[in-house]
Amino acid sequence: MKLLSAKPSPFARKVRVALIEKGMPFESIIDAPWNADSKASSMNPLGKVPALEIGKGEVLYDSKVIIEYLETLDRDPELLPKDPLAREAHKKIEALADGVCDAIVLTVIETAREPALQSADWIARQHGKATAGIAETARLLGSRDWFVRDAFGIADVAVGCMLAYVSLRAPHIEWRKRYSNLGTFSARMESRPSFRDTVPEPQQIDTIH
Ligand SMILES: N[C@@H](CCC(=O)N[C@@H](CS)C(=O)NCC(=O)O)C(=O)O
Repeated sequence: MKLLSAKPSPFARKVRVALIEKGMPFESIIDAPWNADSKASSMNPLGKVPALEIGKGEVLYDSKVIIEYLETLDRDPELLPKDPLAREAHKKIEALADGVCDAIVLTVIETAREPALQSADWIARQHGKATAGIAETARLLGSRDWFVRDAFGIADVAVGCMLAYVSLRAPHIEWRKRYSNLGTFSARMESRPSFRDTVPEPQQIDTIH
């Protein structure tokens, strides 16, 4: 399998973590989807990463779709439980964490535009979504180790990837200071081999007009 990913992408990191956790070998192709030389649109008409080639030109995209596919292969650990209520709880928290990342991505892109084109209102709007989403993850975790029914799953992977991405791209959101439970949780996630192998790194984004 070939995975098109980007070094800072929290969405691609979720998929990389899932593949590593499940012990599934893959070839990693690093792309910079915002830049003119990106290969992303050759695998995904939306020009986004992650995109996973699963054989004979068959490509899956959107991290949630890829994770659902990986789950059908029945490799442990199970990231989406079979029980419908637990499964939907995981998927809802994954959507929340991804939504925070979407908001941060939009602010990163906005600030990559020429200063005269940037909208402070737009940046503030996205910042509000990100901080509200982080507050909700802290509330949902409470004093527990894992988000859903005390077992590791995609909710934990998604929130772990989200928190590291916020620290990388929006360090002014000082979530560690505010939510000690998320700090403890993040440290535990980042100590897993799958997280240690996929630490996000910044990538230069060409100016967008
Ligand atoms: N919902 C998508 C989001 C993917 C996404 O937004 N990826 C960003 C990188 S973090 C991207 O490739 N953006 C390029 C673009 O929008 O042109 C998923 O979960 O895979």
